[in-house]
Amino acid sequence: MKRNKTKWLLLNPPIFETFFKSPLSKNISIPLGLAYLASVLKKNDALVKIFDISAMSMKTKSVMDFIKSENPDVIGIYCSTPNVGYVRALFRNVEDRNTLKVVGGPHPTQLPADLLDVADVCIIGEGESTVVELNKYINNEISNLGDIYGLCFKKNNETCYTGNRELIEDINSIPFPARELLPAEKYSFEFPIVNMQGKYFAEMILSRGCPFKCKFCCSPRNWMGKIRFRNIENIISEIESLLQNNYFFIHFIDDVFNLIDNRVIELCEIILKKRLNFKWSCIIRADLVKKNILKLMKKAGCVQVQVGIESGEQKILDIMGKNVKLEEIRKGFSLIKSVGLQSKGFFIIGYTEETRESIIKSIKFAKLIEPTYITISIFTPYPESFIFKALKEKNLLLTENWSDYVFYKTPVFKNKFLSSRDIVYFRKIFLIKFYLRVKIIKRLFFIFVQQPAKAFQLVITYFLQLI
Ligand code: B12
Ligand code: SF4
Repeated sequence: MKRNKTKWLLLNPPIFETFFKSPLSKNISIPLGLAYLASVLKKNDALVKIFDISAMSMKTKSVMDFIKSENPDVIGIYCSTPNVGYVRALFRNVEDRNTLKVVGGPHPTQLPADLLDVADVCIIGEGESTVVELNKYINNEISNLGDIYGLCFKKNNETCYTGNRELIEDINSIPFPARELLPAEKYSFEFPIVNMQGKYFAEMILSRGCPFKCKFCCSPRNWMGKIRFRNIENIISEIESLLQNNYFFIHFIDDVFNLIDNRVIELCEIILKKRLNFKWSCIIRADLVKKNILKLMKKAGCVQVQVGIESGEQKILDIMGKNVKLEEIRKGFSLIKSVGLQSKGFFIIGYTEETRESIIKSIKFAKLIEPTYITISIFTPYPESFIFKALKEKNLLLTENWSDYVFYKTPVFKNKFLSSRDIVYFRKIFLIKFYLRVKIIKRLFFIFVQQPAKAFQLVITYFLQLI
């Protein structure tokens, strides 16, 4: 029997650990991948809802009640590595055998068969074209799952993998994410000190992929090592639609926003020419910054740049395959500061060759380059990254319980020179040494005078990183 409108329910699992879970933390991100999928599905005549369990802080019982009341044909859930336990438990609880259980996102992309004990289908990599074909399969327009590229599923107890799906060549052809299905008022960004004027925060992506090959990162494998760009008109049109819908702050989540100078220049010039009034932040590489471009970015509304610094020890950066010199990072930060942009620096602690001495160097380096904020992650080798495979081969992984694969808890592998306790301890010391300084306290005081609530929020955020 042909069914015209398939009912899809897309779920964003809750974020699990202290830093994000606390009601005091204001870092609530948008499930952009799901919003893209919803958009293409809607365009293909499916009925779609997104339920952001994370943003809505829903308990499992309420989620199950919601699923029952919706009675969808398909449940699709996003899954990063630490979400595996939640996804497994949720799918086990879905009683209706007619509901197709689909999982996608970074974890199934790396380990497609991992969730096939509970999921009917795992979608590998970029999902837009695959879900459209899956929708056709459900509507009997495609007769075999095996004819759809980019899937993994079980047939007669055998795991079937349908082969790689080509990436979408022209990403301008993908409709804008269906943000109207998300609870806009729930999303927020904790760091930039801007007055949101009661308006919304959005995340947006202007390119997919990254040409670099850092050994700890999943991005190159997730996007098959290729990078594709949206054209500037397409980007501006999405920004305009956001502004019309009461958004004021946009965080561009591209892996490397400042990869191509001319694109950044063109984007900023059009923002200025069209007088698009909004504030934004982005993720950049310090070695690629240019003063004139930073100035232009600031003029066009940029308030904060985020940079993966990773380590203050050159040897560690080299082992990571980060392809950057400490001196380039130092120069980059000095330019960022000179134009008056806020910065957030990401450090990784406990990498394979990390020692007490290299941590001390990282602390000194952080104080030298002085990002406005820092985040320190305990090194976590995500499945199938270069470093994960290397550690697994050497039998150095301490656990493959994916729930532990969050970088605020405790190391999941055996470091050559430091115990897990040392790494957890040094992470705290790093944060204390950076934040408990007169100049930071003065800055907080200055913020307190202008925006007491914001200063309180920042103190809480620093504090949450310590527990
Ligand atoms: C924004 C972001 C976040 C946000 C929000 C994530 C979210 N729910 O969307 C926040 C800040 C909360 C976050 C947190 C974490 N993140 Co993060 N994050 C990203 C980032 C920078 C962009 C994600 C994005 O929107 N991409 C753009 C969209 C279009 O792509 P997408 O989300 O992958 O979705 C596509 C496909 O995956 C697929 N798909 C996705 N979901 C589904 C679901 C179904 C049903 C189907 C069919 C298909 C499908 O189709 C989508 C469209 O093509 C990526 C890096 C990257 N470049 O992707 C890292 C990344 C996903 N994060 C990563 C990590 C490690 C984490 C944390 C575990 C970190 C931690 N704290 O320990 C947490 C886990 C959060 C959680 N869900 O529990 C890793 C994932 C590694 C892994 N194996 O899981 C990545 C790849 C970064 C990296 N380079 O290593 N993250
Ligand atoms: S860490 Fe950043 S620069 Fe390195 S591969 Fe990942 S996304 Fe690219």
